[in-house]
Amino acid sequence: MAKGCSYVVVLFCVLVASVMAVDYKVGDSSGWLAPTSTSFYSDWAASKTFNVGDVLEFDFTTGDHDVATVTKASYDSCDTTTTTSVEKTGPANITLTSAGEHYYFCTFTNHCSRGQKLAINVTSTSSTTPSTVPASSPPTTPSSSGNEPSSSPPPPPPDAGSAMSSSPLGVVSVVIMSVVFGLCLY
Ligand SMILES: *[C@@H]1O[C@H](CO)[C@@H](O)[C@H](O)[C@H]1NC(C)=O
Ligand SMILES: [Cu+2]
Repeated sequence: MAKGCSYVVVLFCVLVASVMAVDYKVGDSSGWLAPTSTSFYSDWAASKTFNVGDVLEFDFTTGDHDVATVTKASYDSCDTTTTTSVEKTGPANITLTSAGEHYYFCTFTNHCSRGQKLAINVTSTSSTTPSTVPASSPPTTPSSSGNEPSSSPPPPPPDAGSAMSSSPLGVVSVVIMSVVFGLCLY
């Protein structure tokens, strides 16, 4: 029975991991196009957190646009001559497989300079171990230098449940998890 239970728990963890991956439709209802504002996609990305495993869904009509994965230099200059990989068929899903900065643009004439470009920062943070402490925050142990301006209060505790409870699937996951662990007690 114990073996069966651990198998169920492992299976469940895999399920949760897959449920927690987020699909982002780039540009939401606008999709992937040459926007009227050059900051359209940076505004879109600004409110979002991207994690490894999430999927970017670029919604466009094949032949009207494409999605090139590019370097920062190419992104900054809209240099369409040095693209490494181009998705020409729309809609195109790109899974975020690595952490760090990721850059995309459309290679059609002038589309990038008109704002059809996307830069995102992908974090490798696992959903089970949320790291909400800012990287620049000082260590919790007081500095021996005595130069600290004041003993500022520690940041508020992270709301560990927010990521899960904000999503209906997350709520379902919690319920299923409770049932699974409940059954394992018998
Ligand atoms: C892209 O992902 C979305 C959401 O998971 C899915 O509905 C769609 O079928 C996928 N499209 C392609 C081309 O894989
Ligand atoms: Cu385009």
